[in-house]
Amino acid sequence: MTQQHLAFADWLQSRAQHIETVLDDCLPAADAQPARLHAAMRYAVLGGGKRVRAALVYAAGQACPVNGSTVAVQASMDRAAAAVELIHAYSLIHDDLPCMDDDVLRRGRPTTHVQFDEATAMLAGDALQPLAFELLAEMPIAPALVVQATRALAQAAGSLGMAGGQAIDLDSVGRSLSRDELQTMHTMKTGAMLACSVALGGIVAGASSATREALDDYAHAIGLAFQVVDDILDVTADTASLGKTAGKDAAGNKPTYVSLLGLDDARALAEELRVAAHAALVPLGDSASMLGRLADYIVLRDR
Ligand code: GRG
Repeated sequence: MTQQHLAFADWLQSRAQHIETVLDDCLPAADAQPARLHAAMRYAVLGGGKRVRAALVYAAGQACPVNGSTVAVQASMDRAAAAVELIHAYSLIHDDLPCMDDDVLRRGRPTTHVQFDEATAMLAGDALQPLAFELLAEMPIAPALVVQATRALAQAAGSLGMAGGQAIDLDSVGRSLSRDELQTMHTMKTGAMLACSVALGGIVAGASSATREALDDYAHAIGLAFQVVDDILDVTADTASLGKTAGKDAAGNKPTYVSLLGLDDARALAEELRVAAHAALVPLGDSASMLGRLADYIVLRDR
């Protein structure tokens, strides 16, 4: 492993540990009433996950020259990073429910509805969403930036973003999708929240429109790359290393990049997107180095 990779691995681990404490602080205490709901929220959010979305917020913020108080910006980055992880956790809880993907394993543990019950799991997801927006509303930065961040998260999670992508996904089972249709579904379902994480880092830092455009191009590439790799891992990795059930896509007769392109071309596409992500970062210079390493991580990861 090179020095550069070691530095990145340490940075990613330290960001993951940091966001864990931020999330711990912002979630209601497990014994606060209604205790079962709060315990389920904490179970779903804490103690697992790669924290890629939080890392993207921090890395994007790092790529921008900061306007205003750095203390306020750092506190706001924490809230934005926690907000995307909360929305992500809610989406995983709901995705695992019997009415959707019906899965029993997530992050190497029983899914939330298995550990608690379906109604509690649904409510935990429901309650994590407004908590995410509450955190954004509390960001101590210019109100105009708070509004922009709130709108970005609402759009990414909504019917033209993640929830809409999930609807297309559920509707596509057993059907064949064209490459364009598959890309639209994934750009909405998975890409929108990843892209939003990058955008939030730029918004909180008060980035210029030129910087935000470069971040958007980067975000588009890694958003899609993440899903292409997810499709590849579903075929090539095992349940133990993924921490979720492997082989679900084929078993569920779902269209994927692997079923559409084959494994080799799906791998080539992921590599193409990794290169495109790096190209988008060129105008941002050295300060975007962690975003570059995150693009490598997203494409080269094994879980
Ligand atoms: C229920 C509205 C609603 C949406 C669900 C995110 C999602 C949409 C479904 C998850 C299904 C899935 C496995 C999608 C593939 C990509 C993805 C989001 C994987 C999980 O994200 P990771 O790998 O998870 O970042 P960790 O556990 O590391 O946080």
